[in-house]
Amino acid sequence: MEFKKICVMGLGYIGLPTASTFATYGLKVVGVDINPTVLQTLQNGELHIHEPGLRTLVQAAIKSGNLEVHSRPEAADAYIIAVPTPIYKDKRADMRAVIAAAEAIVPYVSPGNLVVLESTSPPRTTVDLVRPILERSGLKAGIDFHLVYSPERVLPGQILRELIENARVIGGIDRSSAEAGRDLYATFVRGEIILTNATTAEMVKLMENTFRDVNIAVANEFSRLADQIGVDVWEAIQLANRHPRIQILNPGPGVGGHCISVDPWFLVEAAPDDAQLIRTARMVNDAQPKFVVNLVRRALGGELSGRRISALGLSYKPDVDDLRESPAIEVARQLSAAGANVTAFEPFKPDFKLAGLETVSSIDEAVAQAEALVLLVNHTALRSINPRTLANLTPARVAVDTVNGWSPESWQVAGFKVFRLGVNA
Ligand code: SAJ
Repeated sequence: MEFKKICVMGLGYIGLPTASTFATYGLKVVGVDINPTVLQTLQNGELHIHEPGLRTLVQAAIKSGNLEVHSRPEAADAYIIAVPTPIYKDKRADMRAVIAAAEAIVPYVSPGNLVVLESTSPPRTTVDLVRPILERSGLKAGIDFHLVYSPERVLPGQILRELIENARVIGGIDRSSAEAGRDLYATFVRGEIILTNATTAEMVKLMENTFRDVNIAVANEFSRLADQIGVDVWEAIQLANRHPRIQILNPGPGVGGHCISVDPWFLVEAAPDDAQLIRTARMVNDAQPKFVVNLVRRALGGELSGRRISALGLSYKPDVDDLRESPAIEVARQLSAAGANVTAFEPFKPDFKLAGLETVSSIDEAVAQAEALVLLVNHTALRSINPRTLANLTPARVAVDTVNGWSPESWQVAGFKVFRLGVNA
């Protein structure tokens, strides 16, 4: 199947790189977003999201005339839905954006078209939610138009490379739909393209991220056990991982981002009685910030009220500027709620402001009055701090490392008492 013009619904972390990549590979692309600020930012040649190399790619796509951004779709050969699928407070999937995007393209769906759902979605969303909406056009999916589910698996910070190199799963509601999906993504995908059915493709995406969440949860529980038993969890993990078939992940302050902390709930919602381990892993990871706060309390002799703490790092993971669902922010909030005076610094967002938290734009300011320094994100810039230099900038002589980022020996030599997650000092 030949594609000349496509419509990408949603210009976020996935939609914008995808739209821009298709455009630089020669397709006419209409990028659609309902957020006027997003459209204005893009039309001004700016970006609303930060991903290495993305600005250059988007500017090239727009300059080539192949990428246009609008608030509404246009008739095209294919439509890609890449809008957010968050969860409500009660952990149910919020599919409003997918429903709205599918409804927006109904007037344009024509015979021979391909529609792709990329958004991470509960199992059976493509066949039970999206298909009936699209068939309001009077056309039948699988007969008049192709319909597939094809998940993204790119790692934020590596999106542009992985978009092209990663293997791609294409799940069709029938074989000819899957083949049409393959034809579209073969435009730029260099990884293997594997065909399956739509519901299996939805499940594959959820299983990938759920598997990771469960494995992070067991690493976090190992950190609690090690603390109780008097073992250095980091040394133990390193030794265990010398086993040829063991790969234990890293404990930390918790699981953030809009993927790993969200996607497992779609499986819990689909079969609550059969997703006990998945639900428990989510509870373990969501409780990890509390465990870190107790470690800081212990480092400060048992009392947090009135103590001056410098929280270093607020992003949800190292070397990204994304703070969504960040466990580091949750730790800072809980320390503040326990009465501590928290000053936070995020090197990737120095001007970030957060109600109830004092945030500063330099590490010097962050540590100037501190009694304790708490490393919450293993950013390269924070990992490489020289403790001797820092000791001259702060009265603090307590360092709490929640990500195994600092060498305990170097910090002790520089005069700090070091407390580490998963190590009973
Ligand atoms: N984390 C740990 N310990 C670890 C690894 C991660 O505590 O050993 C934490 C991170 O600090 C972060 C959270 O888990 O807070 C999630 O980080 P992540 O490294 O899993 O990465 P994401 O969420 O940015 O990307 C994941 C990736 N999925 C998998 O690795 C299976 C990516 O491939 C997906 O495309 C992405 O979710 C997504 O969009 O679904």
